[in-house]
Amino acid sequence: MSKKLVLFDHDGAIDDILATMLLMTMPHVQPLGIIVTPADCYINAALNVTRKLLDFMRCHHIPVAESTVRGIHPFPALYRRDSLIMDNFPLLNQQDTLKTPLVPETGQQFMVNTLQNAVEPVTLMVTGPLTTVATALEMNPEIEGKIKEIVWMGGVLNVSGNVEREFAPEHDGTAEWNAYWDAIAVERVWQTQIPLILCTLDITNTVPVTAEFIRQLAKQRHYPLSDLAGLCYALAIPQDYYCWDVLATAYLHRPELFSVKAWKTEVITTGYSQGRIKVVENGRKVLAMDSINTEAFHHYLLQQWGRQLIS
Ligand SMILES: [Ca+2]
Repeated sequence: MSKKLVLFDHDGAIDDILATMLLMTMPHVQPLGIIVTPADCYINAALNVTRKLLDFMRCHHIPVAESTVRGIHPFPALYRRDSLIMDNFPLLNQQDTLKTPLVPETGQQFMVNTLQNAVEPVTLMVTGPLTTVATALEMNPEIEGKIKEIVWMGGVLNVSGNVEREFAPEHDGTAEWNAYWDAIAVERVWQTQIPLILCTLDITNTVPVTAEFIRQLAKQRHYPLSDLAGLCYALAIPQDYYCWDVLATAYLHRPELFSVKAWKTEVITTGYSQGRIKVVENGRKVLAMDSINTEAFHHYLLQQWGRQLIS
């Protein structure tokens, strides 16, 4: 059986690095590259962490690209500085030089080239804003035909958003951060015919990072990936952390753990609700992950991260 072609576009936060760790353990996936979008991170640190992680996991054949797109509403510095902390994790700094290549072209150009050259349609796994995807579509609209589907951690449908007044005094709190960063990019992707599978806050709210899960991870910290994941979660825990990007990425491997529901939606791009994805009667059809077997999901993570690295 041929492997599932996946191009990963993340934005450098703790959860994005954990999602990268998970994606690299999937036997049926062929990762075509990793693009880092400069959103929930500081970009040089996030690129370093991504490349160091790929080296650590002996996946240094996978190219990394720096997206140079810009969002409208920057993420808070408090969130973004996690990328600098991860860049200094001892586990990721045991080598003097990096093997994983950083490609010379921009991330958006790399996305265009990779899709154009792919032998069959590619799944885009996106765990940050949709700006790099929207920009690549603007650069070459023909790539739409090479995108099999987009699995996106973003948006919120029927519960409160996570853009707080403290960081966005003009917002009404109905949006999720990745959508709020650049709502116009979301709208651009909504205009395509590409199948969209969303992992929204509606489902991620049901999967907090629990003390019990962290204890289970600690028990198997003799495995390097569990040790590294434990460090990441220790850094994340003061922020009331949920499985966002990791949950979305798990869908690529274990979709049977999820139930999925179809919605018709529209994107609000201006005003107090910008970034809101509103459920309407006649709108753009999307699929959204609706529920997850949490126990099986935790078991899956422990299994994927409970293995030795192949040298
Ligand atoms: Ca992210």
